[in-house]
Amino acid sequence: MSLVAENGFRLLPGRLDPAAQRDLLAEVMRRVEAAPFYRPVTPGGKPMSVRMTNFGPLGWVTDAQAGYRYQPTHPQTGEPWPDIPPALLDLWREAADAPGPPDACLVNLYDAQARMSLHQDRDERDFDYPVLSVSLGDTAVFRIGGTSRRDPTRSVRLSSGDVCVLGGGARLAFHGIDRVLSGSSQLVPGGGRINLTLRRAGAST
Ligand code: MD3
Ligand code: FE
Repeated sequence: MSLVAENGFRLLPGRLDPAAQRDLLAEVMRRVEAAPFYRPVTPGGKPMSVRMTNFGPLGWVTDAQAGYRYQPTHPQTGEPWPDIPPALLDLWREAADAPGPPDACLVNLYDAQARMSLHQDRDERDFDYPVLSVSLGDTAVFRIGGTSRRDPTRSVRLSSGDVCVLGGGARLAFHGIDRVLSGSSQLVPGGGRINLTLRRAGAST
């Protein structure tokens, strides 16, 4: 099933069944051993509440010195990011309706206190590519609005196994995570939520 909004936000509830969620989580945690979650710092000098890592040729990072950007290496280990799990590349081909493959996968880890304030994703080169998001673990209260910060917003719950595709007019929509409903899923050991976003960050060939 797919819930389509005219503006380019497509939610595929339960796109990954529980077995596929467990398999993907195992692929994620194996890569996290080499590329650990860390706490990025905003250009304003504030540590984010969400912990992050990346997979793929490019990863999104931020620090107080150089601000928001994509780079090929982990800021703490200096190593290249691990590869994007093949199951996610398959999902992109099936669901993203994109002109080519992704080159970045941002991995966000939320504990019960973590939030992500309303923002746009504008650090990528080509906004013709959509963003595809996969949620694992605890349910999030996601907020999405329009392309102006002042536009009205609506609230959508993102549960484990849900996939959403943000393309067209939704690609530059303001969005954020108001909170995570701790204890709503048993998938992630110790609790919490992992969100994976597939993106095209660099130049498209
Ligand atoms: C709407 N992540 O990493 S995923 C992010 O759940 C981010 O961790 C949230 O916002 C999370 O930048 C939301 C859904 C999502 C991802 C990208 C979008 C929604 C989006 C890009 C444009 C518009
Ligand atoms: Fe975002």
